[in-house]
Amino acid sequence: MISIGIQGAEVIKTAGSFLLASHMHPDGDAIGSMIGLGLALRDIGKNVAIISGQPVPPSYHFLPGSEMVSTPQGVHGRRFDCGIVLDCTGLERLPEEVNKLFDCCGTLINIDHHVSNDFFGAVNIVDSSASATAEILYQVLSALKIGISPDVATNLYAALVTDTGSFRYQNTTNRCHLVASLLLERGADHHLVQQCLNEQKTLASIRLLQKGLSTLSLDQEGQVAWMTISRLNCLDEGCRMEESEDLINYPKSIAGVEIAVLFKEIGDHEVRIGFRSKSFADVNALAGRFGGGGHMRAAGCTVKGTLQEVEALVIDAARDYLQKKREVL
Ligand SMILES: [Mn+2]
Repeated sequence: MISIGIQGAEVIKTAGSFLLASHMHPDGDAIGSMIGLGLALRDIGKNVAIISGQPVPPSYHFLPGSEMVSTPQGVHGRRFDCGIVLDCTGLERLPEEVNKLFDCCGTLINIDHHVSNDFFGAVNIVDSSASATAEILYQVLSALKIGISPDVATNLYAALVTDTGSFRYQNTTNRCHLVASLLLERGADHHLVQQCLNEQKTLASIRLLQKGLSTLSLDQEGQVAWMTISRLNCLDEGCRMEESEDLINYPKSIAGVEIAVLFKEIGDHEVRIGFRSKSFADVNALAGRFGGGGHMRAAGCTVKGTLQEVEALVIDAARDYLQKKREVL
């Protein structure tokens, strides 16, 4: 069980206005956590603004309350008693214009489950054993006796589903299932979440998968597998880069692979890298070599350079990491 601390509980109870935000390119946990907490606070009469650097991707528009998420410009000049940053390792991962807004907040609360969290808040509710930030939020709301409506439950449940890959990843624990069960009891719409998250893919995103699979590579030892998505491929298919999020599961699903890597060209000489590991490799440490981080089994970083340069650099580092592991054994 996590501890909110007396200060955290006091702040949430007494503050009248809240500003909620999460990391750049928000994923399902970030979005579901922001909206879920936003709705729960609004239900008890609090004034809540939710801001995001990027608009909520269309695939998450089904979430009840998704219209609450606005741009930083929407709250410009307002002051808030409390700022809550969700699912974010450090303030530098907030979009710059969002980060600035937190200067206009009273107490800053940091709620997260990444091992690499740097405890930037005045109050830090961080538990790296939680499968998702939403799992921590469920406990925070329960401890504060804040009611969980079916809409709040659906948001938190969707967050759990995305961060655990529909309860498949290694972060799926007894507590995660317990929280999922309690959310279903409170009216979370399982069918809606599964259908909207897993069965609403665009034809374009499947075509992007086709192109991505043509780049699938495996190292000599058969332990590192990777794929690349270029901006041109995205453009050709009329896809947004976010639609390539799940593609990393394909290299990861190959027998014998320990580290899977997905390279996404996000700008001129800028590549976003996703890492997954299957059973022993610490990809948080690997991503850390390139200024990124995350979790033991899932992490990411952004590296400057062309796709080819970055691919060579990062795959070398991954192979080198596994080579050193083999030497130890
Ligand atoms: Mn998360």
